[in-house]
Amino acid sequence: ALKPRVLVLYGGQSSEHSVSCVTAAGVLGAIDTDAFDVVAVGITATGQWTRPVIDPRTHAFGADELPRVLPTESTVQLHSGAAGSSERSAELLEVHPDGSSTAMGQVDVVFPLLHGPFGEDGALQGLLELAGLPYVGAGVLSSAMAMDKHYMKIAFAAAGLHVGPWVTITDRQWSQDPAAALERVRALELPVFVKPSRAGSSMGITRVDAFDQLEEAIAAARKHDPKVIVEQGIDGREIECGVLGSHAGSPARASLLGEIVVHDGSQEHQFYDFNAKYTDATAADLSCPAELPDDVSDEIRRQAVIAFESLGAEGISRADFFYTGAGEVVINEVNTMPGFTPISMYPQMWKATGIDYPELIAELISLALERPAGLR
Ligand code: G1L
Repeated sequence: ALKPRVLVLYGGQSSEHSVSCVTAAGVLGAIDTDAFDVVAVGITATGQWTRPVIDPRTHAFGADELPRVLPTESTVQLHSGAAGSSERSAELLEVHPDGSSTAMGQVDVVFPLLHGPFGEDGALQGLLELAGLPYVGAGVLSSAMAMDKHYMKIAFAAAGLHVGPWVTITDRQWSQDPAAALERVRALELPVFVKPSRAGSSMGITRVDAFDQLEEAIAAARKHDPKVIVEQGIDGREIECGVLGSHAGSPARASLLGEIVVHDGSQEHQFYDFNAKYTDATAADLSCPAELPDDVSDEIRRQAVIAFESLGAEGISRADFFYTGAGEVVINEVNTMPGFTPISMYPQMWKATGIDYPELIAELISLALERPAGLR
């Protein structure tokens, strides 16, 4: 039987370049090669598509140095038929400095392990739509919405989910009347969290405990995105749910719930920040299944699927909630490109639910291959 050829795209121009490399190592190490042919293409920090010079499967184990995609003399190009052609595959070419090229074979489906600008904001998804290639995960609009906390909250609220109080400050609002923007923020209760509205990571986020720290926090967030959101802090347990798309007409599936338990002896982490997530494995643990009453757990799983639907997400997403002492469920965010190493929350939650990492990868690829071209 013909095996679909899967292009694993990783690296990229985001602050999470190395996280993507570690993730690619996990996926390439676990993917079922009896079911799929696999080709890995790395994107350097400056955006060059390259054939990896270091075996990406061993990338993660370099010890002291962070993994990264190294630049090469030749460049990889994706060639496809014109937009709208019914061709559902493309050719990969390695183009050498002298202009000659080497065929790298065809691609039937893309596994885009890319975060942040041009990765999960819908830009890469748009490129793949134009190329007519199926890809794993959310489409253009869903990816863009899930990248923008402002629009994501609007989608959740419109679907009847409970989102916490927040204020958005656009670039124009900040430059025309900062005092009015600060006044809107003062209607929130402290502490508040100031965040770039669109960001692939936790960078540029500040916890603010007094309103006189606001301007500095907004300036810090604006270094990452001219659009900023300010969220009222919510005192609650952090509960997560993995959502996995389904085949032909069935509703998306919700995993058992996970709880992030921050055991913070060091007081180094004000909240679950970039370091806690990616570099300091000891700062937070996942407890799965989370200890919750059955009715609460059922309700959160139901809401996770509604959140997935509210964004029009496909294939995969991780929904993050707060469960307050008063028994309220508040949605925090949905990540259409969650951490996806074998030890990340999303794969761990599905493992506890009965779908292990290699199966999860195969399932995501087959969902992508089943997806019709064009509007859906
Ligand atoms: F393709 C999927 F499945 F949609 C997908 C893509 C990307 C799942 C998870 C991710 N995650 C990442 O790329 C990252 C969190 C490692 C960012 Cl670098």
